Amino acid sequence: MSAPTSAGAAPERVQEPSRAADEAAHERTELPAGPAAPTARAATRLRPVPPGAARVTGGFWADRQRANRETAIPSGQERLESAGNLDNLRIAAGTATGEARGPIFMDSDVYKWLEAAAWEYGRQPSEELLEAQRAVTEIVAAAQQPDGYLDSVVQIEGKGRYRDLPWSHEHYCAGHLFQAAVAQVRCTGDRGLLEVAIRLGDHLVETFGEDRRHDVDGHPVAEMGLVELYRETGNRSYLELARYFVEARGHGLMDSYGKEPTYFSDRVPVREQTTVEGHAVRAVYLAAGAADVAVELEDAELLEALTRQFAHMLATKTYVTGGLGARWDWEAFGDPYELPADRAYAETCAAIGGVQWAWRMLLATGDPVYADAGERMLHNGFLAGVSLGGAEYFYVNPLQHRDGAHPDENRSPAHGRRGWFDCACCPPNIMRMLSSLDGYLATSDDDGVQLHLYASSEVTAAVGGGAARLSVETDYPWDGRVRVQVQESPEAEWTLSLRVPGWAEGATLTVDGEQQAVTAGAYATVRRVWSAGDVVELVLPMTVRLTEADERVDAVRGCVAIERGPVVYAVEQADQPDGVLVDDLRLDVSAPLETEHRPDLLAGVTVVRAGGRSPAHTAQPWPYRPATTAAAQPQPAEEAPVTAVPYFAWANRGIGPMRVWIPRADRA
Ligand code: FUB
Ligand code: ZN
Repeated sequence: MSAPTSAGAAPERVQEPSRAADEAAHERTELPAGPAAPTARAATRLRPVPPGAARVTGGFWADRQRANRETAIPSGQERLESAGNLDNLRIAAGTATGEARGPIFMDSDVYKWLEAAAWEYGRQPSEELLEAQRAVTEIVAAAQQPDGYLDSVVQIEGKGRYRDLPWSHEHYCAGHLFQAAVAQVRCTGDRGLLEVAIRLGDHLVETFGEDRRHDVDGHPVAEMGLVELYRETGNRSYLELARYFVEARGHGLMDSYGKEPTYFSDRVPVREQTTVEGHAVRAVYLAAGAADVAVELEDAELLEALTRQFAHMLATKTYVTGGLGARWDWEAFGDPYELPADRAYAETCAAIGGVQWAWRMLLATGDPVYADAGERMLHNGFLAGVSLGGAEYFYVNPLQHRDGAHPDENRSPAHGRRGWFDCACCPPNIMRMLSSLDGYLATSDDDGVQLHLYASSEVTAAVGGGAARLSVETDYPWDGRVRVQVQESPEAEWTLSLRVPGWAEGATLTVDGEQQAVTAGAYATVRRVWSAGDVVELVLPMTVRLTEADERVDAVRGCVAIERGPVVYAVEQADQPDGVLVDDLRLDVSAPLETEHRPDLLAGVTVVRAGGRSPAHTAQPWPYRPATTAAAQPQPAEEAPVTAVPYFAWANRGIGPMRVWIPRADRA
């Protein structure tokens, strides 16, 4: 694959490029891309577009990004101050005194926030955002030790470095620092954090590896970060270390710590693994990092192993919302088809890691199944993690919330959305996801431009020896019409590819006024010489779908979920008639399904109305009864119209009963 030419405007570099940038020049793309930017020689089918070259301009995601920029990122900085993350770094630097506060990985929240601020600056430069990043970067840099080591909590506690790597998160924090530094230099041109990252990266390279200390962090993410640092600097030793960390797992390294290896994704070597298991965030971060290593090292066997694992995750361990991780116990994936709705863990960070892995697999293979999976995760499992206002969060994302649920611990959704958590991994992770979202809209290859995620947007990509500039207008996901207009094009032929999601049976594409049917679960392609003003229109049918689960998902047998486009719906107490409790509702699957767009509701959503029934449940001394041997008869029940709202929007009107999977009225 040849190197892309520059396209789109990069923010002006504010400092001189240094040694590292020179080293990188030999193989890095001309203009660096957003998150996960493979080098020109990586074995990827598709290339991401540079920051600024794809930009959400309005609509659904613009609203989320605005809240992220105006509310979440500023309040996030305050939280880093009040929760003690920044003080930990100051204490480590010797500019403040006190004890370390918070979990051992407190620094990682600072780095995620810095990453979010950087991508956000890339979207829309502002002096305030730049100053905030510089101030926090200075605090980080001051805490770094002369040999490059950096971890404020370990430094403050003074018990020694790398004494308990399965739990200490020292590499985990480093990985987030690397990604933040790369985002900062790509979007602002500032090298402050990159210099810190290079010193820490060099320290890790000198300390760990095949001919050095054999050890690996209990929480992956350093792999992704190191590959990104390699991509930015051209220093191959970072890539080699990432490869080492990927390969080191599954060989008993962590056994010496007496811990259960499954939790750490350490039971089976990555290239032999067939599924995802253990702690969900760890598992998907590792897989995403392994995908980065696989494409940079052209390691087809490793990519094949990841393909297998992703397929098994989708087939047996993914919630309909795209949520990942069925168990509260160890925040882990469950066994195949173990997907309880009420006890779902589905940590917001796991959905983010899922999107990152899906994106890397999409770049590597060009297979739309990954774009479909990423879209499902983004619109549902991920987005449910943040309030419409932008600064209140869910850590855990169940698919059912019962009447009378008791908030028995900090992360419990029964508290309602919370402004921060003792373990605050999710909020700044959400911030960086939303501020980097533009980078997931489109890609290019030698043949043309591919649109994967639909939003009103502007996309510029290198094609046919020049730059193609497209504008996309749509009210997706509420409306299925996606209008793409060519604003500028080179004179050569190139192919425009539009993803037709797997659910979009009956989609059509109109080119030059001629409508044609297109295949769901594939890319609709048009190859021609394009001129400014050319328009194509994709129409995705936004029919309401009732979905049932494989019966091996025992927890939701006899239930249906409501979906429309990429959005999964939920019934929430606030929308039901007086006297009808969500816990009791049943859905009449033969009744008509209607939709109404409600600009006044939940910042503007399309609601679904369905027929339903509400059996009168009375308190029973014993909730079991003799099984009937006759054909099961539905319980007699009052008719009760059902109103469903997008799952992502639940709990924005207080916390109350909610369910995604609704029992069918025609079953006992
Ligand atoms: O260990 C760091 C983060 O804290 C994990 O990714 C989350 O699951 C939470 O346990
Ligand atoms: Zn989290």
